[in-house]
Formats: sequence, structure tokens, C-alpha cells
Amino acid sequence: MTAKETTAARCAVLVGPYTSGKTTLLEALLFTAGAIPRKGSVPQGNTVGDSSSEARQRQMTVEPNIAHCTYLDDPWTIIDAPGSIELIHDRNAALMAADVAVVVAEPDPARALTLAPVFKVLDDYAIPHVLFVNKMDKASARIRELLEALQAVSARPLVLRQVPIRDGEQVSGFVDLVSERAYRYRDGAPSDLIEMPEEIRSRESEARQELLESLADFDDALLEQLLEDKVPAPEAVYEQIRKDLREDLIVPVLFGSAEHNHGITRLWKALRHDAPAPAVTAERLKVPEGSGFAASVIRIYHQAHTGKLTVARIWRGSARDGMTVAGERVSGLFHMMGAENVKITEASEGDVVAFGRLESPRAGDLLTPDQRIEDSGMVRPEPPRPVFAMALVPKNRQDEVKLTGSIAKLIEEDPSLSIEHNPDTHQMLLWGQGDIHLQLAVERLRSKYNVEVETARPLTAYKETIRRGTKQHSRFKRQTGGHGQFGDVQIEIKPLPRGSGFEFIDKIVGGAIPRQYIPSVEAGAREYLARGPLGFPVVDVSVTLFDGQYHSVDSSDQAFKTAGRLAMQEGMPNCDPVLLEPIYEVTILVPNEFTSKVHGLVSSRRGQILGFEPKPGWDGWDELKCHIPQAELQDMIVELRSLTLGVGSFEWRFDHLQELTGKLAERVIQERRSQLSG
Ligand SMILES: Nc1nc2c(ncn2[C@@H]2O[C@H](COP(=O)(O)OP(=O)(O)O)[C@@H](O)[C@H]2O)c(=O)[nH]1
Ligand SMILES: [Mg+2]
Repeated sequence: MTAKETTAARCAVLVGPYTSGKTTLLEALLFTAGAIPRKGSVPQGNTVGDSSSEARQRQMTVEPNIAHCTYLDDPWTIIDAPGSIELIHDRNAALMAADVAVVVAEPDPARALTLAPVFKVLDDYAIPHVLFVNKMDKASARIRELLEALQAVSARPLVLRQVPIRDGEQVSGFVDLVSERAYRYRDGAPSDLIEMPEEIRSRESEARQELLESLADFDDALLEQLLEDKVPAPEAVYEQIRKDLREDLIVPVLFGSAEHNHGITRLWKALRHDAPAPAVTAERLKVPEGSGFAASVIRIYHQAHTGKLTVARIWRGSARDGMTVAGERVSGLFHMMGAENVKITEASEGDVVAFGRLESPRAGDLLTPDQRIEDSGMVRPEPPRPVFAMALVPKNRQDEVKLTGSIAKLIEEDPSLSIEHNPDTHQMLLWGQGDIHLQLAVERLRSKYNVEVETARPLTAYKETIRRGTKQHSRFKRQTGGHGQFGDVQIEIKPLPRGSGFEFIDKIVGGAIPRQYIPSVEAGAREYLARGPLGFPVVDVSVTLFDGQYHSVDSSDQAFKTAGRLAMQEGMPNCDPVLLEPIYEVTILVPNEFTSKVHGLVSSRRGQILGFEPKPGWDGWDELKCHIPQAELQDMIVELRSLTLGVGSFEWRFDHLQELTGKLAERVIQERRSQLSG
């Protein structure tokens, strides 16, 4: 083999669908590297990753697990990213630390589509990646069939590096297609080199030929050799694989079993030999040139004991405890090992470190000794737009300030969460990527910050308007002891077209109401708009003040304001009030095999398809534009995901208000009534 790429610390990020075995693979990689004495397992709840109570309880990765090790004297950081589609931002952010990504897949062709989103991100950002087909201990499908299914969702060619040796149905080892050596798996130990079994020879040479042909697509010299039937030297083949991976031209495919430690040494060797150096990655990510220390923030962790940890990858220079970063003094320099922080004194290029107690950094920042640069021009993922919300109320009224502060910390850790104080419904809404995402936030509020909250469904921001006009004469008159209050107004109330808002027209002539009181009439009318006859804010109404009377002693601003409101209160119920519901424009993105299902979903939610077309740059995906009522949108992501193997998504924005009548409207009005009286 040729010399490996670098001695600087490298970083591999494990990605792939939920339950494909990434956390188990992290354990296997650490064990094989000698970084842990025993291999834990996810079901037993004793792995390096997933150590938080939220993760252990669900047997699910809920935040990136970061670990360090040394493999054959090379320093490595391995990040095990969450697989859940709801935690997609944490995965994308972790990928910004990757020299190489390992896509972990289940050996099930029927689930190939679940890898589409991850291949898409890797292809878009041109992140070098290998595919590790896991759970080969219980694979029933043939690897060839699996690769065909997976190739359909990967823009880059998947290139098989090994072929399995089978003992009956059981995969008992593999042949490496470059060295042409055969190995037999041993549980929990490196494989044994064995004689290549006779019966595999033809399959092996066929697969080897395919490998060489894939490589020859990117190299003329190799192509020439193949055409001349020459056997290329193994060194040349290794070198070609390394180069193609580094340029993200091919995806080498390896397989094994994380649970049984099968194929782990082979995976390690591929990473060690083929993963690019951090300097190459820095260039790909457009780390600004310069001299001296520079690191980019991968993620923030708020920990009970250590406080805020800023996890960053060092692109240039070195880091020491006590140094100045972003103008602040670092207090504690660590390597993370799952839940454990291992104190270190120094770190250099390529290393992923945690800085203790820096106040200012945010995920995505570029850090230098004296600055945090938000907009450094580096490649960085935008958090996805939220698709699911929950209303939060602290159980304890006194916790309100604490709640806001704690949520701010959760958002620092995960910028795909956000908070909104809804001006229409007055609810505090926590927004995110789905039910699990938000449940996790609620659990962390309790477990980390000791804040208990009640959750509720977000209310729909209904409005109301009128369908016909009326004239209204109202008088406010009160005689109490000294001088009283008097205001008399005649108004005409009229409906306005959708989206017009509120309009007030003054048609007073001849001083029927003195000038100075007219703004008060308007103010009174406006005050009324907060809650119309049906109980909701009123929109699209015009009020014309055309006559009135006053009293030289008893009239006042206040009296005319009250008269204005009174006239609305008395007149509006006669104007045939009607409920308006918000309609959103929704853009749904799904693989086109699900497009007809989505039509059904949209119409079952009172939606209307405006059109659909193939999504540019997304081979095999459709984008559907539709109008859907806000009330129907709240849990739509849950149904959309269950219809589409979890990969469907959507974006939304408010479009217009639309009349709602009939049974649905009656129910909404009833609910509002009991809410207002309750
Ligand atoms: N049979 C088998 N099971 C595995 C293997 N790797 C992981 N698992 C199991 O698959 C489940 C999900 O594993 P986990 O590592 O949490 O997957 P992740 O969601 O990708 O991190 C756990 O119950 C593991 O014990 C494997 O190689 N073979
Ligand atoms: Mg996991």
C-alpha cells in the first residue's frame, strides 16, 4: 500500500437511517482501536454513545456522540450522528466536521429509499463517503440486489470492495477485491486469513472486474490496461480508490456486522488509508485562508457539570487550555468520549475539541483567537424550516423566565428548534421537526433544567369578517353626579375584499362631532376589532362615521371612544359575521412513487393541489404545491412521513384567509365560546 494521507487528526462521521447500527458501529470501531476494553451494546444500555437518559430510555441517538481514539498510531475523532429524520440538522452539522462519512445501511433492499436523504446531502456537499452495509449476520438479501436498490438513491457510483463468503445462508467471511485475499470472520476479533474457497472464484473475478471498470471510468491509464487485458498492480488500484474517494467520485462499499465485530478492521483500514487529510477538507469547506489558529464550531453542548461546551474542529494552529478564543479565555480543553470529558492540555490541526466556558460562540461560527465570525463564507448547513409545533406552558408560573432561558440553551445546541410567541393565539410555541424532536426538548427541560411544562396543541389563528353591511346609530350617555359622559355616533359598517384589513372613513360635515373627538371614535372601533361577534379578531371591514351628536360639557375623548366601540358591538352582529381560516401554501417533497398517495393525503386534509412537477436536481422526486388549511397542517408531517418511509418533507407559508362555514365552523365557534367563558 502507498503511504497514508496524513498524520493530522482525522474525523469520520457515521450517518444513515435510524436503527441501521451506527451507535453499535461506533462501539465496534472504538473497541477494535483499543479505546475501550469491552464492547457495550445498545439494548444493554452501556455503549459509549447514547448515554443521556433520553437516549437510553428510547434506545435512540438523540444528539451526536463524539469519541476519540487512536488507530495504528493515527488520531481519530468518530462522530455518531443521530439517524432520526427529525434530528436531521444535528446530522448535517456533524457532517461539517467530516473528512469522510460512513453511511451505515441495513441489508434490506426494501428500505433503500430511507437512505435517499443522506446520500442527497453527501452528494450535494461532495463529502467523501463509504457505504458500510451492516447486520450482515442476519442478511437475507444478496448484496448485488441491495446495491442495485441503493444505487437508485445515490448520484455517485457504489463500488463493491468485497464479496461475501457464505456458509449456507450465513455470511462467514469475505474476499477483498483488490488484494484478492479471503478472510473468515471471528467474533470480536480480527478475521483469519484463509485460502480463497474454490466456489467463490468466479463470483470474485466478476466482481473484481466490475470494480476495475468503475475505477477506469475516472482514469485513462487504468482503462487502457483493462482494454489490453493487463492486470493492474494492487498499489495502483489502491491509489485510484483513494483518489476517487477523496474527490467524491465513487462510494466504496464494505460490509460486516457491528454487533459481532465483523468487517471492522477492514473498515478501519479503508478509513485510515483513504480518508483525506483535514487540509483537504478545509479547502472543500472553504475555510478562509490565513495564519494562526482557526476552528469551526460543530455544536454547542450544555452540560450539567461543565456548563457550556463549544465543540469545534481545528483547521489551523493549535489549542491549549487557558488560551484566548473569540476574545474569551478558554477554561477547560477536552476530548469528548461520549458523556465523559477527557481533559487534554493541547490539540492540533484536525482535532475535534471541546472548549470550556466560552460565552459567545454559536454553531457554525469560525473561531480565531480574537473573533467569532458568523459569516466566514464557509460551507455550513442551514437549519431546516420547522414543520411541527407544540404549545408550552410552565406548570409553575414562577418558572416563566427560567423556561425562556432554558429554551434558549436548547436552541443553542440545536438551531432547528425555535420559539414563537404567537400574536394571534397568545401561545408560546416550540417549533421543530416532529413530535419526537419536541418531546426530547420537553424532557431535557425537565432533566437538565428542572423546568416542568404542560404541552398543548397549537391553536389555529382563526379570524372573522362580515358578509354584508349595516348602518348603526349608538349613543353612550351616563349621568353620574357632577358632569356626565356623552357621545353619539352614526356609522356605516361594510365588508371589504379579503386582505384589505381595516379602514376608517370620516364623513362628518358641519361639526356634528367636533374634529378632536373623531380619532377617538376610530380608536373605539379599532379596539372592538380584537374580538368580533364570533370571538375572533375582525378583519376586512370598513367603518364610515357619517353623523353624530355631542354635548358641550359632557362629551370627551373617552366618551366618544366608548361610543365608537359600542356602535361596533351593536352593529356587527347584524352584518352576517363569518369565520375565516388561514390557508397555507405548502410545498411537499416526496419520491415520485408516493406522489399519488400525497394527493390523497392533501384532499383528506381539505387541501387543494395547485400543481406538481419533478424537483430540479432531485432525481426521482416530485414537488407538489398545494393550499392546505392551517388547522389541518399541524400533524401532517407525521402522516406524510408514515406514508413515505420517513423521507417526505414540506415547507409552508401563510397564503390567505378563507371563509369557513357549516359544521366545521360551528365547532370552532363553540370551542371558542367555551374557551372564552372558561
Ligand atoms: N443483528 C445485528 N444487530 C445489530 C447490528 N448492529 C446493530 N444492531 C442492533 O440494531 C439496533 C440498532 O442499533 P443502533 O446502533 O442503535 O442503530 P443506530 O440507530 O443506527 O445508532 C440495536 O438493537 C443493535 O443491537 C448488527 O451488526 N447485527
Ligand atoms: Mg444511534
